[in-house]
Formats: sequence, C-alpha cells, structure tokens
Amino acid sequence: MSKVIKNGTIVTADRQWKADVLIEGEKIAEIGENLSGDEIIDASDAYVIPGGIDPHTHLEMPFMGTTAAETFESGTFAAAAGGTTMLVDFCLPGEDGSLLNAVDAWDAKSKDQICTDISYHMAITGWNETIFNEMETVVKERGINTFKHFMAYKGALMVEDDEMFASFRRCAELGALPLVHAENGDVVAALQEKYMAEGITGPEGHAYSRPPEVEGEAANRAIMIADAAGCPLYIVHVSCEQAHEAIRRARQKGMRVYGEPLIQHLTLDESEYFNKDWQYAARRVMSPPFRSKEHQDGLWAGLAAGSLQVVATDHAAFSDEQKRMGVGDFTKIPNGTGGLEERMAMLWTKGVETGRLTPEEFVAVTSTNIAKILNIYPLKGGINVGGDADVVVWDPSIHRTVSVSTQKSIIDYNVFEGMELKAAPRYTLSRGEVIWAHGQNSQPRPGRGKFIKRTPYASASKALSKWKALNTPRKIERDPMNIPAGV
Ligand code: DUC
Ligand code: ZN
Ligand code: ZN
Ligand code: ZN
Repeated sequence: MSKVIKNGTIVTADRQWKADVLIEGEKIAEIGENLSGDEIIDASDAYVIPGGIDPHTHLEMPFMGTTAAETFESGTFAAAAGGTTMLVDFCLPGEDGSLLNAVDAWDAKSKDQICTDISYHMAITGWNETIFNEMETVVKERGINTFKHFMAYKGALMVEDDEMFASFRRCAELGALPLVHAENGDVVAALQEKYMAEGITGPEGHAYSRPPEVEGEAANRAIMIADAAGCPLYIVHVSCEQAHEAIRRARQKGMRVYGEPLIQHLTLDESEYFNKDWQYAARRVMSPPFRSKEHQDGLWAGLAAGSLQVVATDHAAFSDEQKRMGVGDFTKIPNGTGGLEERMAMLWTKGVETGRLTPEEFVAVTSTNIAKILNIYPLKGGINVGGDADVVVWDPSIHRTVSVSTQKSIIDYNVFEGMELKAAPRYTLSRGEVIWAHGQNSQPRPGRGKFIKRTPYASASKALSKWKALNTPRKIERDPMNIPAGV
C-alpha cells in the first residue's frame, strides 16, 4: 500500500515548494508533481514538514526521591498529537552504576509502550573503570552516541570536573558527543542553604538559588574542559544570556558547541515563581528556572542567528501530589515541567506567527538540526527520498487552547494552560503510518515505535585528530648550561 501526500507546500530547513510526497512502506519513495498512490492524504492549504524530534525528555525517570509520572506510552502519544515523531530520552544508571544495565532497564520500560520512535542519551553520573569500558559497548553495540553530564544536583547526579574531563576524553576517542546540564552545583547548594536559612522556603527560592551566573559559569567551564579534551559539546536547556554568550564565543573560535533552549524558557518567564498560589508556582519549578524577558529575547535571537540550534522540552512531568513533596522546602520540589505535546505549536505560535522565525528555521530547530547533531540525518529530520516517512501535515488554520482536559499527557495540569496555539498537525505520520489525525480520536498503538540506533561521528573524530595534533605540547630542546646571566 502506497500513500501520497497531495497539494501541500513542503517546508524543509532550506526551502519551501509545492510538491506531492509518495510513501512506500516506511520510506519516502518520491517527491514530485502529480504523483499517485493507493491512498491520498490531503495537505491542501497546509505545510508538509519533517516530523519533529524532541532531543530531551525524562519519561518514567527516578529523580529527587520520586519517579517522573509521564510514561513512555502517554509521553509518546502526546508527542504524536503534537507532531513529534521521535524523542531522545535520558537513560540513567541505577544503584549499581552500570550503563549497560541502565540501557536494559530503559528498553524494558519503553519497548511495549512507545507509539513513536525513540533513542537514548546515556547519563554519566560517576567515573570508574567499569563505566570507562561500558561506554565503548554503549556506543558500538547499543547505538547511543551521546553522554550527558550533570554539573548540578550535588550529592546525587553531579560529576566533578576531573570525572567530566575523563569522560569527555573518552567521548572524543569513541566519536561520541558529550552533553552537559550546565549549572554550578556547589554554588546552587550554598544558595539553597542561604535562602532556606533566611526563611525563603517557597518556589521563589528555587529561582533565587539558581541565578543565571551559576549557569554561565558552568557553561564556560564545560566549554573549556571540552576544548582541553578535544571534543565537541552540546549544552542542554540553555536558558540565559550568560550561557548563550559562552556558546557564541566558542563557536566564533571554531569549536563545535551546540546550544539547546527549551520551549518553556522561550515562552514562560520568572514571574511565574512569584504567583501567590503555591501549587501554581511549584508546577513550574524546573532547572534551570524560567528567566526574565531579556534572556528570552536573547534565546529567540540565537535561534534566528544560528548560535542556538535546537528547541527541546526537557519533558520531566510530575503530578501535583509529587510537587507537594516540597511544601515548606523548595529544594524538595521535584524539578521538571512538561511540553512534549505543545513544543511545535507553541514555537510556531510565538516564533513563526510573530515573525521571529521563518518556517524553514522552525523546521531546522524542531527537526533537521537535531537529526544532524544526533547523527541520524538523512534517515530522520528531512523530507528525503529514501529516508523514513516521518512527516507531518502542519495546519496553521487549526487553532486550539491548551487545556488539561484535552491533553494526551497524564499529568493533572499543563504549564501552558489557557494559551492559544495557532497551528496543529492535521496528520502525523511515523515511518509511513498515520498515527495522529486531527479530530479523529487517533490512538497510536503502543509498542509500534522503534529504538533508533545512532552511530559514532566519523567526521568529528577526523577533525579531532587534527585538533589533537595541534594541542600536542611542543618539545623544546634546551642546553641546560646555556642560562642567560641574571636568571
Ligand atoms: N531539570 C529539570 O527540571 N528536570 C529534570 C532534570 C533537569 O535537569
Ligand atoms: Zn538538566
Ligand atoms: Zn533534562
Ligand atoms: Zn485563533
């Protein structure tokens, strides 16, 4: 059975044009005019775009004494309804510290549940010989070429600089890309103690204890450590100008440093933490916290200018009851907010509809750039003949208001509640299958999603060997007796 998406305007990261898309099985077979197929998918008055890729989620992740409540099933259903056909979840080692056991555990949780394709980033939360050895198997056999390092969450997930440096060097050897959560965990811990001692115990204390400086410092430090290790770097949830500035400077020097703002930081600001309703504010507690309008403007500018490359969600959703673990102590509020279902439409509404982004830039930052950075382009991330038919018929005439009563997420609230979204998927196709059709009560089959293996970065390691050579200290021959007078 072939399908043909007809009468739409294809938008890719670099152009728009009118053409039909023929799909055979799971793949895009042809792009052209007047194509025919067994089944017609109407894209009149709509755009035809690559399925969204969310590079940053935490589904069912044990964290801060509880477990993120969004499941792989509800999370990927929400993703599909929002036009996202692949997500990359963070795989976190358990008590035994084993990376390979963690991959097995994540596979067991996700396998029968996922409605869309997924991949993992592996978290490095400590450093020893077993981890060093397992990293190779993770890359070469398990198809995971990205490793995340937490510079915050002291006493739990945080790694020290020497551990991070060692892991970055290992990434360089393996052709893998290190990721960092950039916040200075020591300073955050000290500020948390200070504000709690001063009696600031509510969600506003969360924002006070994680100012932009702690993020900027950590971003700069991670960039310098990556430079010393000779590897590229990806900084997750860039929320402020201090971190953005560090990325801009590094890129100007020719370093491969990537920055990922979140849809939440682009659209919600710090005033949310000063809401009189504790529960309202606690729902919005995430790290880094929301920032001021000036920081938001900087992030939008970075997306247009190319100094920031992708938009993610960091979808880590906790119920109201879980958030209440932090009543009387903001440091115990589980950190995280949702956004999987709203990411694309929110970015369109606040970005494309306002003229801040072009439709091509929208496609780049929601899909294509991510696929390239993750090394899965052109299989994913484009409208490419031979690539997976992950395609969305994107309809700017469908407007809807975000409401907890209609969302696919199983969380009991939505941080975007009441906001109007000015676009939605008319159809979401994942590897050729329609998994979401607007207004038709679609229910994608759990377990139909696939784990997508990602191979190491050949090009990066080639550039690296040259860079390493440049960094090899020059040996200087000296005559020990030839000491100038007066030295
Ligand atoms: N930040 C969050 O808000 N939640 C999950 C992990 C993180 O770094
Ligand atoms: Zn993080
Ligand atoms: Zn995260
Ligand atoms: Zn409207």
